[in-house]
Amino acid sequence: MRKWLLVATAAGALSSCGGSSQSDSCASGTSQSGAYTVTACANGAPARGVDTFVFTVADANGVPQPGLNFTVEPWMPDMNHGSPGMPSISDLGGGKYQVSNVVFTMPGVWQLRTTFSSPSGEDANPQFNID
Ligand SMILES: [Cu+2]
Repeated sequence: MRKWLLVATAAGALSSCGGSSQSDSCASGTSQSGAYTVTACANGAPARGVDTFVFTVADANGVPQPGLNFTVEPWMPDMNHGSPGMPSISDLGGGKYQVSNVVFTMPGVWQLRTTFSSPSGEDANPQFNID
């Protein structure tokens, strides 16, 4: 029963945006091994300029993971470049983290490359299409 509810919620979030994992303000990415899923939500639709996100990080069972060490790098995969400045991260507790000073310099697809210190090399890349 719980699984069906989750599926319905995910389908609702996808319906407005043509099959990507981005809703208006949130996007998710899962790391290579499946150890972490990062859901990044902006307050409203993220836009060019300086944005702040709240990340929710969960393990493979959906359990929120507080106290993690990770970095976030905004990245344009189509053009192979990053962004000026580095986001700053504060642990809000309960598996939520505020990620501020995220700078999108141009329209297009941006990833929020989230690299965890452990397990080494794990990264998850929620992706946004910025107007
Ligand atoms: Cu670019």
